[in-house]
Amino acid sequence: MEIKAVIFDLDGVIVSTDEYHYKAWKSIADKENIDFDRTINNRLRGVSRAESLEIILEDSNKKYTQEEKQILLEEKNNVYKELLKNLSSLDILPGVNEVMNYLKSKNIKIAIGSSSKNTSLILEKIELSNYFDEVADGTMIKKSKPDPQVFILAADKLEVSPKNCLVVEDAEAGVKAALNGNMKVAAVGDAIKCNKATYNLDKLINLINIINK
Ligand code: B16
Ligand code: MG
Repeated sequence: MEIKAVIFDLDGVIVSTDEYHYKAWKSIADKENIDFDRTINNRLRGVSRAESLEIILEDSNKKYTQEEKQILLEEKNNVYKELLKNLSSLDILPGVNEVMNYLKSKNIKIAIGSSSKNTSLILEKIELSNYFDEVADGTMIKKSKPDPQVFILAADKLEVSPKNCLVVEDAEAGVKAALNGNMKVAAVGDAIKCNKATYNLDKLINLINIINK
């Protein structure tokens, strides 16, 4: 099936903001005396902020009220946004610019499909705001990955049928979301381990080989 559009996840695919999410959640967990490590952090990839907090609180004996949870969510986002202040185009991950230029040269549309409500801010910081044909993000959806809503929205905005879309993801939740939306999916980084993706990429640049198949 011909690929007419590629939908990129943001955190962990275009830029390593996944590390900043980890640091911000770690500071909240430490303050609350909750065990939190990189294994738990991997379960938060692609998952919304509120659902991420629920996963972290599984390891706490304390019952948190909605108000207390809301405060923790705000604190986490404040720490995260503080860390984003240093983000620049130098943080774009290896192969991203090459792959996107290649796709453009082949007239294949490109979009962002991210759970993050900070997507616009991040794209601005890394100077890619005007680069994508369309953006679908956490501010525009009700259900987060593994629900396909964010990718379906991106495909709708691009006016490309899901079956002609390829998603690039670093999270198991994102791989499942793409498959749930009847799209093909290329896994990078941590998502390779789940062994569910249509393709596994040890380097993003190898996406070019998939397009040429
Ligand atoms: P925010 P992605 C996701 O982005 C992150 O992987 C996930 O860790 C985060 O909780 C989620 O965005 C929400 O982010 O707190 O900025 O709204 O991987 O879908 O691009
Ligand atoms: Mg991601």
